[in-house]
Amino acid sequence: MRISPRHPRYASLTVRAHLADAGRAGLVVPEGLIAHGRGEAFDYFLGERTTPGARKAERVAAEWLLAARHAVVSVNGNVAALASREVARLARAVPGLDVEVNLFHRTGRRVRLVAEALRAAGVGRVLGLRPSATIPRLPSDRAKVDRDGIFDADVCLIPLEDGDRTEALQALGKRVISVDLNPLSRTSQAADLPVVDEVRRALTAIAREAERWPGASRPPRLRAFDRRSALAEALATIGENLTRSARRRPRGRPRTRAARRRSRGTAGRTRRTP
Ligand code: PTJ
Repeated sequence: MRISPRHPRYASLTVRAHLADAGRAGLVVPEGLIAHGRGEAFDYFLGERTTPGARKAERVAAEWLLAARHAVVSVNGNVAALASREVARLARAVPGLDVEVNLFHRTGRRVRLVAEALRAAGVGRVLGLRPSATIPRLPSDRAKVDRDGIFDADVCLIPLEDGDRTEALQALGKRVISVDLNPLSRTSQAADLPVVDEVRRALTAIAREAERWPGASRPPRLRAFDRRSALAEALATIGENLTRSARRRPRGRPRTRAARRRSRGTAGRTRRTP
């Protein structure tokens, strides 16, 4: 189906069509399409743009990746379909950043498809094809990792994840940076540095921040990050946007007499009969 560029939701429809194609090709699982719908809803509430709070989180995320002893970005089907190019840019911007395939719905074919998408986008080395270590106490295929990748990392960037793995990685002493549009998700709630933003916008912003660091210089340590205020700020933005929308009158709809009286502050007063 051809989507008209004049459609008011052209950008969103194009992404959906692209993900649906990736679903038919086997790169994205049906559950990934559901996850995308949830993400879209939160993006809508957030105003479909990077909030000032997310911008700050992205700046600190870039610093953490640069300051890490060994940083790894974990890539699943949705991330590969949506943001392989952004992952490649990030890998160029952060020296030593490893890129590892990690799937919840893991099959050999899907691992190969994710790796192919990443390589086609310019990622030189892809880990996770033959897992050599297991994350303890994680009862899913997400526990299968590369000994020289996620298992060794001290900082893990995990876009579109689940809360279980965030906690399991933290139990191994790793710092976790999440990218998730839902500030209420278990991942966002558990992450050391939750980035509440759309994955392509977030990875682009983190890469851009990392590119600002000149030459071989890097931050000396992982700067403290106030995760609670970051999440509170995202929720406040959603609240403000919803309140503003609720106050806005639907276009062309005349206001009722009761609404007019409410806005004049005379609601509830008895009307004098003429
Ligand atoms: O490819 P696989 O097999 O590893 O499976 C990937 C999915 C996404 C199906 C799997 O990780 C999953 O089930 O994820 P969840 O638990 O649904 O969590 C995904 C989270 O990402 C949700 O909180 C969504 O709100 C959020 N999300 C979805 N799309 C985006 C997003 N966040 C940022 N950008 C998006 N484009």
